[in-house]
Amino acid sequence: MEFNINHMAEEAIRAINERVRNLKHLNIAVVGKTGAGKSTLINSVFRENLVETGIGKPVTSTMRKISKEGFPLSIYDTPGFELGEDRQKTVRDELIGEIRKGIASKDIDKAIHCVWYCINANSNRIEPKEIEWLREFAEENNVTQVPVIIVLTQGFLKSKTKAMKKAIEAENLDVIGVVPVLAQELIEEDDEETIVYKSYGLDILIELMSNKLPNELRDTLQNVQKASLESKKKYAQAAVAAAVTAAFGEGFTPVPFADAAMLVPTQIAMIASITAIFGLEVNKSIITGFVSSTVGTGGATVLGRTVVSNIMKLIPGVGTAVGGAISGATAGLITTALGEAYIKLMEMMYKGEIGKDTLLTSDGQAQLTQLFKDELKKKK
Ligand SMILES: Nc1nc2c(ncn2[C@@H]2O[C@H](COP(=O)(O)OP(=O)(O)O)[C@@H](O)[C@H]2O)c(=O)[nH]1
Ligand SMILES: [Mg+2]
Repeated sequence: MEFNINHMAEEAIRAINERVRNLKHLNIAVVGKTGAGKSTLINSVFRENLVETGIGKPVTSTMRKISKEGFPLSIYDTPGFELGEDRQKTVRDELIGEIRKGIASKDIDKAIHCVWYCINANSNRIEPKEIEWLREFAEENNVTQVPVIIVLTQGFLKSKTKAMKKAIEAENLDVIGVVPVLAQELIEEDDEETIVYKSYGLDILIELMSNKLPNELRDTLQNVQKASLESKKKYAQAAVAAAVTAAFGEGFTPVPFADAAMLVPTQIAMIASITAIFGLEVNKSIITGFVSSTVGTGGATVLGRTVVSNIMKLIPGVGTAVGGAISGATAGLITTALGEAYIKLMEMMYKGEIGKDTLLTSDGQAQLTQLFKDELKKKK
């Protein structure tokens, strides 16, 4: 059967776009006083500079919702939280109101999925009023159970931050965690020296939140976050494993490989999932470069049989496809290697180590072929 790389790349781009378009919409409420570091936190965790470039829309008297067209994340911001007890009570009532409204809508895209309560780690103590706020919020949230995370912001002084975390934890609040962070590195200069405090903690915030989110929102979180490459890789690997299990679960059923197109839908769906998790802009030339340097030869139409023998040559000791079929296990192995190689490619693009242009050079292609070969060898 004919196997057209150009056509396949088009299919992949279509699948990627659809996958990204169908991501559920994640909504996070961010509470805390002005100056706590909410905007800095949001800008450091999420791509797309939501705070500067997003559009804020008032949803209640104390809350505005910041969104951006085509971006599956909204932030419910609560400006003026420091303006006294009345204001804080109103924020709580309105936030609870929005949470209940979201649940009543039965639409996951409209629900508030998590609350980040931000406290500056350098405050000298936790204010009893803030503890009180959190307790009353928890009471109201008893049925709705939206997870609350206390984010200790600007925690560049480690021992002070630790003491603060301990003191808050001792209050036994109904929160899923107290996470110290320094969202952006801090540079302190005087005449004698320069001290650089490195940013930290955002990866922990992502992991904690990811563990609590329903499955369908995990991919969205990965798509919008830019704080943890490790987390992206972890979920991308899980997507590869899921694709392989779903398609070749038992591993015994022979896959008629003369018809390489059999494999293709599984692999295209897998590539779409990985791309959505990385949140990168992927175009046809990238996919073409990837496909031709792994399963096929440069841009031409090749035969399914050729594709298979090309791949088989890369797996030491597997031999050739007997009678035009390979075992499901081998198909799974090839798919896994392909997925891992694609994750590596995404990682390199994410780090800016490889560009769209590099991919089309013979050096870039050779690098990708090597990647795929290495992954195949690992599986043996
Ligand atoms: N270096 C550094 N500065 C921070 C950080 N978070 C907050 N800041 C500083 O604190 C100020 C107030 O932060 P902002 O994010 O605007 O707080 P918001 O009012 O809660 O949105 C900013 O102008 C920053 O100078 C951080 O993680 N690192
Ligand atoms: Mg702000």
